[in-house]
Amino acid sequence: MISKNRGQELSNGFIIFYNKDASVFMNESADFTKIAVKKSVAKDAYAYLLAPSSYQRVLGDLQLVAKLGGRNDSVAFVIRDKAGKLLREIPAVAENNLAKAVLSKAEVSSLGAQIASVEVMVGGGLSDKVPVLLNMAAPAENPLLVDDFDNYYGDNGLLGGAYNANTGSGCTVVPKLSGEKHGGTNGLAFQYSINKGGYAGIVKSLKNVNWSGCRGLQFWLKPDGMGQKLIILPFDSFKGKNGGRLEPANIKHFGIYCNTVGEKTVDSVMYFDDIQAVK
Ligand SMILES: [Ca+2]
Repeated sequence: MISKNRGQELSNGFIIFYNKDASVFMNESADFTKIAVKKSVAKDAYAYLLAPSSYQRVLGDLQLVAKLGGRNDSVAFVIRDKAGKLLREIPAVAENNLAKAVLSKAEVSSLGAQIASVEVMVGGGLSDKVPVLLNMAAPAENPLLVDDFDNYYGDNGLLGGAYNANTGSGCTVVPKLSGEKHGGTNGLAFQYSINKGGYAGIVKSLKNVNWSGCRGLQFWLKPDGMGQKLIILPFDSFKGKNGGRLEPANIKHFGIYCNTVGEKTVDSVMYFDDIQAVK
C-alpha cells in the first residue's frame, strides 16, 4: 500500500497468490532443511514453440518451428480445434535443437475459418501450444472505430490480449464478450468489483489515430440494471487530468474506468458496444 487510500497495481495479483491453498509463506512453513522429499527425474526432452506466435493470423503456409531441449527424437506438430479434436499431425524435422515443419497453404485452407491450437509434442506428450486464427483475414482498418467487439470470434482470450486491466487495490475488472450488444455479433461485458475509494479500468492501445475533425466519442451503453442508450461525449467536454488536454489528432489509448462514490463495495456489470469517434 502506498497510503490508506492508494493501492499498488501489483497488489491484487499478490493477494490472489497469497490466498491460494498451495502458497506457503515463511511463517507458515516448517524448517525446509528437515522436510522429507521424494526426488523425481528431470524431464529429459521438451520443446517450446518459436512459430507461429500466439493468435497469429494464418492465411498462407503455416511455418512451424520449435526449440528443443534435451533429447530431440520423436517430435511432431499437432493442430487441434477449439474442442480439442485432432485436425492434423505433422511430423517435424529436428536439427540443431530446432524442430521444423510446414503446413501448406492448401492444407491450411482446407481447415476452414476457425480458432485452432498449434501444439508441439515430444515423445508423444504435449510440450507447448499456442492459439492461432486460421483463414481469418484482419478486418479493414477504420481509424474512427475503437471497438465493435465483432472481430474476436467469440474468443475472450483474443479480447483479453487487446485490453490491459488497471485496478486499485482489492478491485477487479474482467472484460468479456457478451450477447448484450448494439450491433454485429457481440458487445463488451465490463464486469467489475470496486471497493470504497477504489477504481477499475481497461485500456486499449490505439496507435496514435487521428480524430481531428471529429466532434466526440460515441458508444452504446447498457448500465447496471438500467435501460440501454447511445451516448456521445463531446471532445470539448473532456477535462484534462493534472493539467493535460485532449489532442484529437493524436489519440494513443482508449480506456473505460469506473470508481465508487460513497462507502459501499460495488460488484456489477455494464455493457458497451460500437465505440467510435464521430464527426
Ligand atoms: Ca458489436
